Amino acid sequence: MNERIEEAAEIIRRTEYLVALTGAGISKESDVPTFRGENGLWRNYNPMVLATPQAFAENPKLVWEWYTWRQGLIGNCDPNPGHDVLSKWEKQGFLRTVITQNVDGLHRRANSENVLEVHGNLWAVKCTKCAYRSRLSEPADGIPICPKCESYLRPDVVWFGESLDQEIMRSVYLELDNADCIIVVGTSALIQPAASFPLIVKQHGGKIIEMNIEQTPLTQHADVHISGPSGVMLPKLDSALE
Ligand code: BJW
Repeated sequence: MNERIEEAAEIIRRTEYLVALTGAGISKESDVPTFRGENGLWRNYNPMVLATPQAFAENPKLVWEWYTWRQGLIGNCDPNPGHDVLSKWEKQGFLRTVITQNVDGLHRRANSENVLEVHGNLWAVKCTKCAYRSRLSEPADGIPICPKCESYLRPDVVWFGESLDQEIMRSVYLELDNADCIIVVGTSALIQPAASFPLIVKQHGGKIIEMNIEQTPLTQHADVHISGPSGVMLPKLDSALE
């Protein structure tokens, strides 16, 4: 394992433009449940019932109950040493951007500033009819209503079958074009388009470092795979860089 850490550290030392792609696994040690795998959210809830626009149209109350439950849960979670290392690397100037699929907001709470939340944020809401957008300061109580047009508000997250925000995607692709290394932490690399982001870096000659407790479809493309929990392995990698 120390060998893999040293290999990754050597790549990072030679990197000029490092970006990170994170998924639910980086927040696992903050007690935020992942989606898939042991005790994952999808084990107990059917995503097609809860994370699609059709589901919201059919049963907004049920969908909001699920999101309110998660807001309550995540409101009590704090960033872990994995989030802290990425924030420290940004302050040190060699990590440019965190591209995250997570909606939990923990990267910003760990003081990372350049964060691109490609699947939205659990606390953000938008109107289902008009252009109104806002943020909740506490878990929703029932179905929140738009103050402008009185339609239902919905969580401002990206559900299956929905496009990702175009402006955010433009920034993502700029970062991927500039990157000569991407460190991919805690994602099953199953959900598109995020699963393909590391391959864009690879296609123009950049390196992929993957950190995960298991192998993923990305592992075969990774230059280094560090196996283990990111709350432990990112601090180890950080120490190796010092
Ligand atoms: C640890 C750890 C520790 C644990 N340390 N590691 C092309 C081909 C085929 C299908 C498609 C395609 N393009 C689009 C699609 C359809 C679809 C898709 O990808 N489907 C797949 C099933 C194939 N994609 C979409 O619909 C996307 N929209 C889109 O592309 O629009 C255009 C379009 C539409 C339709 C057709 C074609 C084009 C939108 C995707 C939106 C995903 N939304 C969700 C919900 C967000 C809101 C919410 O949170 O409620 O986003 S789904 C869910 O999955 C969530 C996550 O961000 C996302 C990724 O999950 P993640 O982060 O990887 O978590 P897990 O749980 O899967 O994995 C955790 C990992 O951590 C594991 O590997 C563990 O081992 C590891 N781990 N502990 C390190 N301590």
